[in-house]
Amino acid sequence: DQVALKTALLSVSDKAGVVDLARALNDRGVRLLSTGGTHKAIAAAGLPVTDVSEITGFPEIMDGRVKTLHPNVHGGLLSIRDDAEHQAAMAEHGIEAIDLAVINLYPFEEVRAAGGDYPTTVENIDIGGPAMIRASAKNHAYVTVLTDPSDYDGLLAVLGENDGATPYAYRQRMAAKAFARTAAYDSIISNWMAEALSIDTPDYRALGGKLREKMRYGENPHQSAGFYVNGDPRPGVANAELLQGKQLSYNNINDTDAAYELVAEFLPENGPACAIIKHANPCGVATGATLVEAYGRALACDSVSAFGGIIALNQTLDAATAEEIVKLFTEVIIAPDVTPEAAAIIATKKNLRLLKAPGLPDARAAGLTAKTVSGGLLVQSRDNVVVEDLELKVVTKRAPTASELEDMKFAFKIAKHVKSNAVIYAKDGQTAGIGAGQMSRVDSARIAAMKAEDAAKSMGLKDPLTRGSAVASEAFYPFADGLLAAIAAGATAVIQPGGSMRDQDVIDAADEHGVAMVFTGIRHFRH
Ligand code: 93A
Repeated sequence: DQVALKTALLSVSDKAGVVDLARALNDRGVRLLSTGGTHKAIAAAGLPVTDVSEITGFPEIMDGRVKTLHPNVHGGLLSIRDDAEHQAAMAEHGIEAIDLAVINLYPFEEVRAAGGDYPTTVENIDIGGPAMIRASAKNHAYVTVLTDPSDYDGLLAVLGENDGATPYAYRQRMAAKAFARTAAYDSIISNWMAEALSIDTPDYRALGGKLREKMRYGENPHQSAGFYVNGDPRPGVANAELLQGKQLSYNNINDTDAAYELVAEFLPENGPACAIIKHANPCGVATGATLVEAYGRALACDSVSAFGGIIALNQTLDAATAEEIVKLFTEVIIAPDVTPEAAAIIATKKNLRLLKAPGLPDARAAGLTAKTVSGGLLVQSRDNVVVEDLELKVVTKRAPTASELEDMKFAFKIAKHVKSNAVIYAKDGQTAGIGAGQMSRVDSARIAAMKAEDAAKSMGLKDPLTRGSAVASEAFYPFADGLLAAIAAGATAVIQPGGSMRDQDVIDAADEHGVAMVFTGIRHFRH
């Protein structure tokens, strides 16, 4: 099952490492064939290399659109080496066998991400590259195909161990990777076109088209994991730059995404905001006159849970805030920018991961989310509803005061990002207590109230922070009991979607206690 490498075809857009690979192959006596730009790079290094146009007897035509699409190339890649008829065809037409194809594709994802115009993006759809990759991968019984520069060293190691040949199992693995690459490439193209034409049927595979990195493990150490990205240029955890700290884990990425999406509900021009996340749920969210104040107020909500948490900021991380953050063990910080002074302070904690994203995500942007179920995938459009765009309907005798209304909106924004059942108490732009992920809404209300009491104790306040707060429920109260639990905790204003069969019971209970309530008409389940 070993195939000795005699002839290699190299045709790469990403030229990283290709000259070193060519040199190593040449040292092993492998004959090198190559296309225009790749040929130029290899020849410039003084290595012997043959232009494919010599093989095809055809020049590159149509601006390179047709350069390798020729029977002499594809026959060389696809021929069955021990088939007499195939051999006869090769002899008759002067086709030379190609044992190794090193190909990476026109950078469609990058051009798309850079916001290339329509014709430029179209021009970057590679045709010849995928054709060669698929031909080589199909014929992996004889041909080795590499589609990723990070595999060059591996190939050289394999050749070293096998006397210049590749084993079948290795070729199989590389072929599988090659098909994964062409499949992802095409789904990214189809998704781009669907988007460009506003066709509402995006290909779910484009959600994570390309493996960016393997993680050491998944949600638990016995699970394997990888991070797949799709080149979406919109700011988020996938295109944030890791300024310091170790590679992010699966849970880090998941939690950081939750944190950054949540803090992005607060536009920077409306003032600083901070969200602290644990296990994808917020344990504290607050605005403040300054960023450091917002952080302190977010932390105060549940400083115990914030240990080992993820901090997301809606503005540039400054020195004052960094100074406070390093006092507590934190896993990750993500912000749209970082001052050099703040970066220097964070650098004193070398395990603390600091991410700088290229801006804040747009909470109103369309998009897709997906989750697996056995045998398939559930795909839905993103929950991009923001409370400012909703018409809030006052349903109680008492209308909320201006400050209650502000607190209600603040709490409902957060409810969108809390696992159901979600109950959030908030006051003056600060969460007072958050109840998340309970099977009963009453339990969520109780837990949130309990957390608020704990917070008040640790802050030396005699009243729980829920006293005089607004409460948000991400879905309607099916009975009055959940609302009564919130009122018992001291909430004076309630925001909820409404729409229960027993809405009237709930409204009556609110009126009885002089509580103001608004309906949003929109719910934010997050299961
Ligand atoms: O324009 S193509 O679709 N037509 C082709 O015949 C073809 N052959 C190779 N694209 C083609 N390629 C691609 O060119 C490869 O996939 C690779 O990305 C790139 C390498 O070109 P160069 O060596 O000229 O830089």
